[in-house]
Amino acid sequence: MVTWSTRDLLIATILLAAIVGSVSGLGASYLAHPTPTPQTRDIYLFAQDLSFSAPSNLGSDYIYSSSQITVNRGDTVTIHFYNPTDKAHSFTIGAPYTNDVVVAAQSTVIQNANITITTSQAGSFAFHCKFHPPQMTGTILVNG
Ligand SMILES: [Cu+2]
Repeated sequence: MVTWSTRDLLIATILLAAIVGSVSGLGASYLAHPTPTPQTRDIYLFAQDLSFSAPSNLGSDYIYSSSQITVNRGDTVTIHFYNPTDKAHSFTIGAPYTNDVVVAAQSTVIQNANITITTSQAGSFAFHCKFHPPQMTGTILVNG
């Protein structure tokens, strides 16, 4: 049989108060956390040549300059995609931000394209170059 002394009850009460207090405190700070004001963001993304001859099981030696782009839901994000390499690359992403934009290889000038998306849905969304799987990939992380 468990018997509770006054001291045990006092400790249990204090612990319970601390737990309830911290949970309600978390709730209050969560509620007080302001929703970020939607921003217009310019992101610069480059195709990069790693300048080695990729082994056949790797497919290529190209990557994106950023593997993660972090934004907030509601932002208008323009990705300025530049290709200073000698191969074409794409910025390809599925729903809900569907895009499939190819930027040609560098000729006399560096080719580029702008991709603008409005981030209406929070989550993690992978993008990739359709010419250079599997390692030419990245993620747009939409907080919200
Ligand atoms: Cu590529």
